[in-house]
Amino acid sequence: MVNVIGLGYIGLPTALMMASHGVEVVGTDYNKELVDTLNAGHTTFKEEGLDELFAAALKAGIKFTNEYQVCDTYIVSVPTPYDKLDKKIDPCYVVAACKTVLSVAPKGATLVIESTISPNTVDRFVRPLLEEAGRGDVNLVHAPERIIPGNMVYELLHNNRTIGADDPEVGEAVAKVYASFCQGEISVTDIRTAEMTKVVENTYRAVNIAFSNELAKICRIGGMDVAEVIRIANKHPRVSILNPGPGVGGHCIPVDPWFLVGDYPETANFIRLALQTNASMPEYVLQRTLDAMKEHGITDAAKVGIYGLTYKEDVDDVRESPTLQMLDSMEEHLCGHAVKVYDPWVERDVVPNQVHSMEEFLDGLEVVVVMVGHSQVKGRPEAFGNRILIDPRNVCGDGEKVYKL
Ligand code: SAJ
Repeated sequence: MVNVIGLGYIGLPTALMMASHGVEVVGTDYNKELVDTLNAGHTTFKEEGLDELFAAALKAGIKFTNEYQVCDTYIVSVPTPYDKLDKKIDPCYVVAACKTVLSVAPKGATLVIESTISPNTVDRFVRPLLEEAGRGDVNLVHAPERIIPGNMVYELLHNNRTIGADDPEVGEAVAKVYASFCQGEISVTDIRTAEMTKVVENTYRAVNIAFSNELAKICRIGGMDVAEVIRIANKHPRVSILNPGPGVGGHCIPVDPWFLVGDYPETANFIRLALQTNASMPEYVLQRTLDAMKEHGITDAAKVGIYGLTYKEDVDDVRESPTLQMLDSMEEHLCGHAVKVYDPWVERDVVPNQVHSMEEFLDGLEVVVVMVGHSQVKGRPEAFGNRILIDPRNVCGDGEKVYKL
């Protein structure tokens, strides 16, 4: 039996996927409300294909509880909060979960950590727990996930995976559990390599996005259309430039690369600069907005609205979102004025002056900053009427009143 600890964005789909592929799974979360919701037959976030997967897992007999189970394999998938000032993860939830696992795990059990952790976290924080508890019999494994919000169910099935283990035989055994559903290739390695690989993957994406963001700034100064430059450059067989945008959000890409900068401050200069470039984008978009307002003689910030609160399109996750970053800068520039915000994917109130329908949003607006290219508006600038559009995602097409990055 597998006990999945932590039923959030990663733990829940992973538990459901295993259960629906014949593995006996119990999902555990300390949040009683979340467990009650799942037991009442409802999923806890929106994701393509998740409801169907949930139904299949229920049919296969998955259980949800607040209690840790006595079983042979534990998969810890709890959050790793990020300290913005220190630029470090706080492994407190991983440590707490591992401690509880050690208090119930039978001899020879396997403890898999799926949560994203910075390199050396297992050596620094988890291994000592085993020593303190006298549980040298427990097998440690790190199996970082790679699925992308918005396409999680497909990627869980098809992505390649990494399993880091002290003992290669244990690594292979855990690989077999994941192979119950994973059709990708599973690489078995040691724990430190697995930790580093995960962070390197997200760093690779961060620096590549930073490159395109810098290109956008260069092309603006040079009077060129960055999207057209990238489109044509990408025809080269060995060039694949990502899309510039209003900033980089989510809990991974703007966060994980800082682990390398923090641990190797003298060496990770290129990575630091890339992160700073990405972090400069919300303010850059704000400046584009202020310039457009000036050009059109608009001085009242109440005529400006922001469409999109999530960190990217067609997800409901607002963590580290460029819009939240931009609203912080706006406090300084447009102080005293409330800028309306609307996101069809975010029903709960996240920011002041958030509205909950397009109609209410557009009422009285002259300028819309399209921070997220949700399907609702992608390629459909008419959804905003004939307003001035600030379009850092390049989803509104060309037009006299469209301001790209
Ligand atoms: N973004 C751009 N331009 C692009 C692509 C993305 O500005 O061309 C922005 C997005 O709008 C978003 C941010 O970057 O704000 C991050 O989005 P994303 O889609 O690149 O990645 P995440 O954070 O949703 O998921 C990433 C993935 N990592 C990689 O692609 C290397 C995913 O596979 C990981 O599992 C996930 O991080 C994680 O949990 O670590």
